[in-house]
Amino acid sequence: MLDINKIRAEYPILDLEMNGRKLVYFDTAATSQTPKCVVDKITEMYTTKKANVHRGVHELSQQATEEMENTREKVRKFINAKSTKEIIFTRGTTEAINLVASSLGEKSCHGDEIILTVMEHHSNIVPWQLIQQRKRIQLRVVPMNEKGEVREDVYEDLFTENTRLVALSHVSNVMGTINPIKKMIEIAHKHGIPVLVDGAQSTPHIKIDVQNLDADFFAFSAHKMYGPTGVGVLYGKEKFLESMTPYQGGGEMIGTVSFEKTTFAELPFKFEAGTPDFVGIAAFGTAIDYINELGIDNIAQHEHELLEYATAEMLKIPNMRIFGTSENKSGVISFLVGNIHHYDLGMLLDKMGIAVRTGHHCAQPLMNAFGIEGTVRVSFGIYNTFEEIDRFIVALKKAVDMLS
Ligand code: C6P
Repeated sequence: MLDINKIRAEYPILDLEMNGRKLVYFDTAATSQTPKCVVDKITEMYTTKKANVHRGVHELSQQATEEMENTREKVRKFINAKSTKEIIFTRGTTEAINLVASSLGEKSCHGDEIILTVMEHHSNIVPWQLIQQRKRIQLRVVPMNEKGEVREDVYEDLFTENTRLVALSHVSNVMGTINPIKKMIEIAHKHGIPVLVDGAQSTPHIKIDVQNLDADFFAFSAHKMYGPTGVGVLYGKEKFLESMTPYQGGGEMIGTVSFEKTTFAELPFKFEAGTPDFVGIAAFGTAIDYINELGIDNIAQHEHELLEYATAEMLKIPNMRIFGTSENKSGVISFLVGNIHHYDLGMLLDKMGIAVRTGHHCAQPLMNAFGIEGTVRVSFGIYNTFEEIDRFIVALKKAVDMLS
């Protein structure tokens, strides 16, 4: 059992007042808050270990490099990758997906097909569309059922001899649906097709084992995992990364450079051009330690209890529509009440100190599938409490009364 009050003490931001009321932060799916230990690590790096990595013979540079490489090993262990060569640091999930799209895009041909799902975040749609501007590739989309689950029956039918990749989210950022990715990867592999998993919304809540999933690529962001902003990871199987061309050119990613010819560094450095955010990366290592200490299963259980309690309380409100009703959900609830505009509800909740996200959540195709413009979304983290849900429900009822 986790002591949530003790956990909350690690987050000074949760003591803030917003619009005269104590903040209730229900927007963790957008970005999680950051515990003091992670902030302290950033300070430690800036005050005692700031030197460029992989460059200097001097001791300070070696210490900074060690911090960064320690995190690479922690990430490897966290997702059970085979080797640290398979762990590439990026700016976030978005950049990780763009890296794969850009590299694979070079090799794609007219007529190639990529399978996505209807619930993808724009980060896993637009990079593929950018390739479309250069090559006539096709995007094929797996639809969902009324619960917001992927139509597994349709999925298998979408494979053709032109399919080159499947790119799908592990957990929907709008509905919280946990997709059956292990099964979907198995089906893709049966057709000889690699799979990229957008793990932005799963890594903070679900134990990830890339070898057990047999994922070919797996992308995620530190800032959703109690870590710092500006750091993300692309996991890729070594055999794929070896054959891919670098995404960006610059310092650190080269073997030798002359005006005639340049050779590239070994993995993973081939994909890490320029000075990385080594301070953020070191602090990400601390965030991983933090999650490991709490236990990812304990985090998931607490969030699941919050999800169940909030869902039950919300459904008592007349005309409540929840988008995404799968039994397999993470702590995310998207909703509308009657015909009230999502923005109006969000604004009034904010006036009562409750931070939620409103809008299309960077998933416009999903909104189109539902025939709506946007939703109000609440999402939970390890620091949220049942009392906060009670406050949210009172505030929501008040807002609905005012807007009805
Ligand atoms: N979703 C949300 O409020 P970045 O911005 O690169 O760290 O993550 C992008 C991203 C990719 N995939 C999924 C499933 C995501 O949820 C996100 C980020 C936030 O839902 C901000 S739009």
